[in-house]
Amino acid sequence: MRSKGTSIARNIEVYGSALQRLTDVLASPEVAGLAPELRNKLVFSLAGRSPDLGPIRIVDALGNVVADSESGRPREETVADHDYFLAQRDQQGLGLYISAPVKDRLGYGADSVALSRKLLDGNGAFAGIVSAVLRLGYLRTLFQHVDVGPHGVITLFSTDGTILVREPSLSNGTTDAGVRINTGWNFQRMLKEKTGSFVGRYTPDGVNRMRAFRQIDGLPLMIVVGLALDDIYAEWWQRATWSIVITALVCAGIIILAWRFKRELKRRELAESDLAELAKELSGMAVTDPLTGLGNRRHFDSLIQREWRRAARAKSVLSLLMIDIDHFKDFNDRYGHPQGDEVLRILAKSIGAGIRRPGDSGARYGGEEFAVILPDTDLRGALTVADNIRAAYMNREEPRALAGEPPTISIGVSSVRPAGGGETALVRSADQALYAAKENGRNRTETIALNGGRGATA
Ligand code: GH3
Ligand code: MG
Ligand code: MG
Repeated sequence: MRSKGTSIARNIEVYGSALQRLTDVLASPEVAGLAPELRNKLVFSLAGRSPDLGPIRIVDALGNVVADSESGRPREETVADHDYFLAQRDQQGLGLYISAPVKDRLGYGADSVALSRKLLDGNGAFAGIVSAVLRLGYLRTLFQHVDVGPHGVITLFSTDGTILVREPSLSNGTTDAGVRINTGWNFQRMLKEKTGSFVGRYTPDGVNRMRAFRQIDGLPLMIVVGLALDDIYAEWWQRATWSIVITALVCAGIIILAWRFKRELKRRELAESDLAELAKELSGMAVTDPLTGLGNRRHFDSLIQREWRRAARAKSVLSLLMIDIDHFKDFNDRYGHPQGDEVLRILAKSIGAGIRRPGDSGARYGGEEFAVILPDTDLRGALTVADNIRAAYMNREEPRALAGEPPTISIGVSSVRPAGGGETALVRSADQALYAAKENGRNRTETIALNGGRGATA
């Protein structure tokens, strides 16, 4: 806004300096000495042509036009009663004078202002003026190229408060030239500050505008560019509305993403818990014998190793029971496998009933052979557990569900206080004790105590 106002101001300054150049040239003694015709030709060729400037004229001390850049020969005319002549004649040090706007008075078909500079003779006395006509319509065209928005106004006025050009015009397509503006507080302030800006309501149309003003250097002219606050805010609102819409979209996007993320998490959580359950089931399956619900052989193998190491560390006695059903093959052959399975289940239950401590654990060693690991238990304790299991098996209630007389069981017991070596020694000796029970007539318990196995429970 400021720069556009400035470029228009520059234009006007150029007109002023063109006249300045002319007066300088005319004042030089060499030019003054030339014949008038030659002198005028030279001077006007120097001034150049500009579509917005009317004819440049040289006027003598009496106000008679002595040269005219357009007609070549001056019309017989006097400007002795014009303000731009009188002002230069009667006042000292005016420099460039800008007349009040004149409605076609100068005869150039539109509102204009006259610019004048004083000419002095060799003695420094008043010798006339050089004048030019500035067509305000041309300035208006210039103003129309300034984008001040739909409700903006750009005004050029003289410092006495007279409008030279106002665009857009507030009075039907003219330049509004000659209209007096309100020379109130804001006007005084502009004169004082020369350049600046302020927000104020413009009296003629009541529109609130942000106005930037600048006095044209060295000239009694002020240019004001006013942008309507509504226009400024409209643009701002448009941008703000976009920001709001975009922000809302982004927020919505984030909410949707968060919701989907949450749903995905939930889904995964469910899948994971399903998976965990499955894993638990699988790992249970991996160590459990499905028929009896006791640990399987794999479970037994890892458990006996662990208990062996633990007993070795704690220097405690570890006992192992091997239980085998007597003549089970015959039973199966006679009553069928389902009945045999039932017997296996009954024995497993009896094992569960016979062991008391949380550390004790029974497992299906293979076929109709079971093993019971008894940590921290010496031979006597192990024998008691064997008796308990046997008693539970004998006193079971389920046999009534069996078709025939249930088979008896043989038990081999072995105890050891581990010191080096491995658990196989214990397994082998329990097996040997079982073998001995079979040898000795079955339906009985035999024991083998390895080193320290007979000792008191640690
Ligand atoms: P012993 O008194 O010498 O132990 O004779 P036994 O017949 O019990 O021993 P043997 O090793 O000859 O036979 C074991 C039988 O156990 C063979 C098989 O019929 C039976 N058996 C092994 N596993 C199962 C099972 O899962 N279900 C059933 N019903 N029977 C099984
Ligand atoms: Mg058997
Ligand atoms: Mg067997």
